[in-house]
Amino acid sequence: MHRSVNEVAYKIVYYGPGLSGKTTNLRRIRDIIGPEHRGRLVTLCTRGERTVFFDFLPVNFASIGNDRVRLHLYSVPGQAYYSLSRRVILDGVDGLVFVADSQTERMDANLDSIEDLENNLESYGLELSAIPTVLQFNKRDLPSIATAEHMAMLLNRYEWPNIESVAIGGSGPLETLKLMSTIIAKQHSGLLS
Ligand SMILES: Nc1nc2c(ncn2[C@@H]2O[C@H](COP(=O)(O)OP(=O)(O)OP(=O)(O)O)[C@@H](O)[C@H]2O)c(=O)[nH]1
Ligand SMILES: [Mg+2]
Repeated sequence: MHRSVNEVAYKIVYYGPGLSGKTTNLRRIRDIIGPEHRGRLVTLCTRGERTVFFDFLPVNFASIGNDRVRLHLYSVPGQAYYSLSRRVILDGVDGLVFVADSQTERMDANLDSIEDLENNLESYGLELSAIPTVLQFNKRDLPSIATAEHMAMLLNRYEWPNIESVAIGGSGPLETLKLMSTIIAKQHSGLLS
């Protein structure tokens, strides 16, 4: 959490394997939320469509007590060899959205990514169980996908809320962000009381 006078920003990191749809989530949120309620989507360094460092989207979220609360959304690069970028982006994380790819052939990649997430958090002395997380099953529009039950069994480590999503054009990204906002709002209200 980053605080200046009457402003608080929570850092939400979208994590997950390569091509699971993290950048697409941020783009979709940018398109749905009016420009008066968000900043610009900053995409730092891409190679083709692939994220190399991160994407960033600031969203004005609520006033709680005297504070204007913002969410700073970041997406990491999923490809294996950008491990250092992922670690750097996790510094100071307040909440996680794990964007899992629903295609059956990507289940190992989803599992590897959770393990990588745990290792990277460990380098900051953080435990995955202690960080508010929403688990998104993305790409529900594709053929050959695993059932939500099966995915929950494989990936849902700590009774995270999970949600199905079609980040390109369908529902999911906004609902996911709303779930995360609710969690952050509770946490922030708890800090004030
Ligand atoms: N069919 C389908 N395609 C999707 C969906 N979400 C994302 N995609 C597509 O999947 C591809 C990868 O999406 P990105 O958002 O760039 O994936 P990413 O997770 O940011 O990938 P990295 O930056 O490499 O980690 C793009 O071609 C998207 O259009 C979805 O729900 N359904
Ligand atoms: Mg990306």
